Amino acid sequence: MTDAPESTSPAKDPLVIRHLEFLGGMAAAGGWRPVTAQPEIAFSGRSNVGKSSLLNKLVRRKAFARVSKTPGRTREINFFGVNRAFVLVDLPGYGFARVSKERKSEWGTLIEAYLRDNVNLRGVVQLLDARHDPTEDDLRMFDLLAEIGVPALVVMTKIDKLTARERAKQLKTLAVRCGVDEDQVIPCSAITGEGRDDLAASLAALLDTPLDAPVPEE
Ligand SMILES: Nc1nc2c(ncn2[C@@H]2O[C@H](COP(=O)(O)OP(=O)(O)OP(=O)(O)O)[C@@H](O)[C@H]2O)c(=O)[nH]1
Ligand SMILES: [Mg+2]
Repeated sequence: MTDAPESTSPAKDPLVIRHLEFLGGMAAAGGWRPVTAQPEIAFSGRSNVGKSSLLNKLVRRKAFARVSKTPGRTREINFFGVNRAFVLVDLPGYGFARVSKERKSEWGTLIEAYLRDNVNLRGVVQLLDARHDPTEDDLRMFDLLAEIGVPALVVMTKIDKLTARERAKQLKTLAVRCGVDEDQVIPCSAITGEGRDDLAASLAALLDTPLDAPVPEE
């Protein structure tokens, strides 16, 4: 036998990062946003669930998207260009209790305005905290995505905080509550990196393109 066993060759990275660029932020419904025809994937979830952290993990950078010490910090919709091929979009978190009703509705309007009538949007990564049941806001977000007709990837994040037993139980609970199969929920941790490659492979499928291709020249 001359062939090396498969297990000794390094696993192929489903998303090789070759070029990253911050494209800017959208602050208000109908306000500025980058003009691009590239496909977009948005990270959605309640405040502090770990959207910016997971986005950083996905692109293998420590502080590309800003991670907040204070919940509710990300107020704009931030756009990040990857490999001059597609755009990752970091949405502001919803459901943070300590902001005024007025501000909450502003954020809701901003997020909804971004999601609706967006021809570039290929999918939404919906994050759920592994330690909690989905909130009313989470379920409302699933309804909105279904109404708009955007595919949602469900990520159960902060998985490092659970024991194996808790994890299996919560995976079941979240899948039932969100109306998806268990194998459609991707367990992730921005601390250990678990789930990063699974998420990258799912994004490649959503974008309908391999994500390890060379980057086009500008
Ligand atoms: N243990 C653990 N902590 C995490 C994980 N992901 C994020 N955190 C922590 O959770 C806090 C919030 O993370 P962010 O990435 O800022 O969350 P966000 O959803 O972007 O928050 P907003 O932008 O305010 O909506 C930070 O203190 C992170 O370090 C994870 O997978 N495991
Ligand atoms: Mg954030």
